Amino acid sequence: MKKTISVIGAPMDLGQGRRGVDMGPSAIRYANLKERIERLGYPVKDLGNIHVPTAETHNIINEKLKYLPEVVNVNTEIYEKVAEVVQQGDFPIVLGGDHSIAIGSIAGVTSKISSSVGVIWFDAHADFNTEDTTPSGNIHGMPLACSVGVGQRDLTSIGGFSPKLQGKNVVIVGARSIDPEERELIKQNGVTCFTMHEIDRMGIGRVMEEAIRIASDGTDGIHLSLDLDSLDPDIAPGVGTPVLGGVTYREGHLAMEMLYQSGKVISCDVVEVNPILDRGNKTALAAVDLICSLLGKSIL
Ligand code: 5AB
Ligand code: MN
Ligand code: MN
Ligand code: MN
Repeated sequence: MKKTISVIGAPMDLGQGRRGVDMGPSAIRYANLKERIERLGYPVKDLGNIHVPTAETHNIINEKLKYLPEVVNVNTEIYEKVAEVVQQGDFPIVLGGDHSIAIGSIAGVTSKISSSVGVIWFDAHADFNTEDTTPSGNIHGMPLACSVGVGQRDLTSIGGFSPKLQGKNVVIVGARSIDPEERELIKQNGVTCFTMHEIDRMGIGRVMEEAIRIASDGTDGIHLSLDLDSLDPDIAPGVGTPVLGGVTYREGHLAMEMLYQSGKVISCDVVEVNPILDRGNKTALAAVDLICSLLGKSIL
């Protein structure tokens, strides 16, 4: 019997500056997420959405950590939901929303695992800023740092423990826009980063072999955090912070297929889909295609 897949919507838009990413969970569901996963033979439970307050009803108090109290509250709820799903032995898929939701989902996944979890962070960005290095004050640029215990205390201690991850088991794949001080933090914390340069030179196959090896070395499983802006904007135009020169459709699929074949992936986030900026729900459809490959869909 295949694992039950539990879908959790996190319509978060407080971690970044553009409207529309709160509709990500609807767009991904509308792209037939449930039916397509069921077709692969998995039981699917849709647990609905986490409540996210409306930006217009709240004020920004700290320009370096925009909507901090609201982001903390939402992530605490995500943490609780994801921890419950993992506790039941199910596989959580958390639908963003902006990438700040990964703080809660990684907290939930790691809380119930006896030793440790590795992370593969598929993204055009490194998401390794803190309130001291951020150029924007947007918390969606900070979740990976928070998860290795670097950053503002309320964010790093979601779930009551920190750090969630060890830098040596964290791998960023697809990066092509990293802020100068972020680069230093990545190095200091022993995080591996395969940028587009390494993907071009080594090929996505070798990059993923390495990424899977590093993320699973001494851990009990791998969490995949999939930011759709990792893909090239031609195939995923509906994202808030597009960056030219991204992962191609086939490279994305090979990466997901290899993650499936590794048998190590225990949970994932699918974030930053913004239907207002999209064309014909293209980005949400690409997201569902990738999730299907991650769950074992093969061509033959
Ligand atoms: B995303 C930037 N580094 O911190 C910042 O989309 C962009 O979750 C962050 O990867 C992008 O504001 C966050 C300039
Ligand atoms: Mn409120
Ligand atoms: Mn991101
Ligand atoms: Mn990104």
